[in-house]
Amino acid sequence: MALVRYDTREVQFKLVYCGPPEGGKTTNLHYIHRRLDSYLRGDLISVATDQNRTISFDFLPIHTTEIEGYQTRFQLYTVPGQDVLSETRKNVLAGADGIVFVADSTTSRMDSNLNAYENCRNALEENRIDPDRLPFSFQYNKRDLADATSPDVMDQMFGVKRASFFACATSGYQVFATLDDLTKQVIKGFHSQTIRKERGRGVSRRESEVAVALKS
Ligand SMILES: Nc1nc2c(ncn2[C@@H]2O[C@H](COP(=O)(O)OP(=O)(O)OP(=O)(O)O)[C@@H](O)[C@H]2O)c(=O)[nH]1
Ligand SMILES: [Mg+2]
Repeated sequence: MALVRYDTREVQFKLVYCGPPEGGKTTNLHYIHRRLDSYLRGDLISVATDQNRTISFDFLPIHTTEIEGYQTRFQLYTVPGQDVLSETRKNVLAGADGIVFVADSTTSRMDSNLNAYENCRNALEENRIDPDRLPFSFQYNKRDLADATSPDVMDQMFGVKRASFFACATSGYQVFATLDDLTKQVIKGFHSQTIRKERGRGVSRRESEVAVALKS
């Protein structure tokens, strides 16, 4: 749920990168952190093992445009992909405003992709978030590998009806395109469901902003 702070005129969205173990979630955040100017982002915090396996989460705050007079911030998180860390995944997914699902295109990882997708949807439901109403962007990562599964097959597997992104997170290919797609969906939802609704009822801007803040 978006966090709106009237005092500091900020709106904050939580975007979570989910997906199978070692699919490239952390690599996405590392690339975004490397490429964004430092005034646009905070520090990247990673809680990982010596082998760079995420054990808790990665966290990267980014500050972008102003919407409706509010400074907009996105908090990017990754969940840990390892099967045994499902409770941690559920905690990281609490309050998510949108999901980047990073699937591994390696042919042998299709079952793992599906398990992770199912697990992600279940964890959202346990957090009382309807996965069918939440903005999702699908990224099919590791397209550089020779045995990458066809994107059409992956679209079918996940039931994806909108554009998916064929990425290589190590080189950064389509990493920002995926993030842009999700932020647009999230902002569109925010406008249509909150600010415009309140204005349509004739509530003043100030009251509308307070109402949004109270809901979150
Ligand atoms: N070939 C290739 N390797 C990739 C790509 N993206 C990530 N990797 C590699 O895949 C491995 C796992 O990447 P991570 O980003 O740590 O994966 P993760 O999804 O965060 O893994 P967990 O935190 O354990 O769930 C690393 O060795 C990456 O360098 C890619 O696009 N192509
Ligand atoms: Mg990771």
